[in-house]
Amino acid sequence: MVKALLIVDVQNDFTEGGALAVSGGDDVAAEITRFLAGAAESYDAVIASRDWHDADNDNGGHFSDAPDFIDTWPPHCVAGTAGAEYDPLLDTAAVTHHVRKGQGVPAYSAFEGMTDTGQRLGEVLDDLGIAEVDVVGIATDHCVRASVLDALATGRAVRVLRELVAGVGVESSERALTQMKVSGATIV
Ligand code: VGL
Ligand code: ZN
Repeated sequence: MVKALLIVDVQNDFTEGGALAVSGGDDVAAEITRFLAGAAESYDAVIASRDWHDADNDNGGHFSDAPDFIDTWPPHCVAGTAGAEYDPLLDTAAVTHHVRKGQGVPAYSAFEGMTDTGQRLGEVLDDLGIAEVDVVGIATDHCVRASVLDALATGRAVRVLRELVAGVGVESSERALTQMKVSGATIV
């Protein structure tokens, strides 16, 4: 089977010290690096996404001065800033495709993003014939969830590597894992 690893939004603003820090983010970044050291070779593609918002607008109501942390958020991952960079604990050497999303709009799913060469993630997977996707990263209850549901919707077998994800809320992350499972993902 042709397999891909999707690393969702392991960026400075989503890890400890970031504008929208998710607790356990640093650990997840370091653990993904350890995982890649042994497992990168077993994937036909290693795709990493980044939230990549505009500085000069609220990105379709995604940014707010009074965020609810459900639909609105403090400004984060502004294109070109340190907060939008991959967390340095994540070793990106094995990444074959970089995807950016959220320019001027809320975009939780990596499938809404494009590669540096202007391809949509779905096209990349189709072109490579990828039938299985393992998903890791941040945040379990937002971008991981949306990316997993989209990967399932495009007919792929999806596994969520539970030890390699971190979420904004404990309960919302549990609910998200249940929803992903009910929708057909395997949680490992
Ligand atoms: C995300 C909140 C806002 C995520 C992105 O990557 O899960 N969460 N923007
Ligand atoms: Zn965002």
